Amino acid sequence: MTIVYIGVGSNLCGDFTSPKQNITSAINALTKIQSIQMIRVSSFYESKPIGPQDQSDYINAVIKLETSLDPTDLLDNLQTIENHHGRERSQYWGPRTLDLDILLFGDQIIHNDRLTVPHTEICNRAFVLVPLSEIEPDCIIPEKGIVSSLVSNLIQAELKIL
Ligand code: A4P
Ligand code: MG
Repeated sequence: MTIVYIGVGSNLCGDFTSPKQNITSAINALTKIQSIQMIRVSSFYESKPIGPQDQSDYINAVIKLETSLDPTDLLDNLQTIENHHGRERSQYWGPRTLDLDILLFGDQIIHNDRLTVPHTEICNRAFVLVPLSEIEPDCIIPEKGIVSSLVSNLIQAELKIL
């Protein structure tokens, strides 16, 4: 079993009435997978988009779970859930109904054609580090350090806790 942290984001409604509902629904979908045990979910946070600015504000959260899946099988499961929530991939860093990124997979460092773990942007993004620090301040990001210190190095970004 491996401890995994997933970053969740949404700034489009899709079939649901709000990005927040997309995230809640994705969390429910994850809990239904037998080989995944949900451990903790952070608060939901609202922030301005990073990347193209002509899109709505995002809701983000971080999930801690335990799984017997290998990284690629977990990614397959996450992409299936994204697709069930109407995920379309048209613009890089563009608007989305649901984004599920593997932030950390145990202490593994992965570089292959489908996965880069730890997620490349993990240390630059308040909407990832703040919720991660909320649920696991002592969490270690391989080759980077302890989350609680990394979060204090962040340039103050506007992040509203919901
Ligand atoms: N992939 C590689 N590594 C990973 C990983 N660790 N976890 C590959 C998940 N997938 C990973 O992803 C493209 C490919 O990345 C996948 O097929 C997978 O094999 P995608 O989700 O289809 O495309 P994307 O979302 O445009 O790329 P990415 O890298 O997930 O975008 P980001 O970095 O998540 O940025 N602003 C705010 N405030 N909040 C946000 O959540 N998100 C983005 C998207 C931009 N601005 C934002 C937010
Ligand atoms: Mg993604």
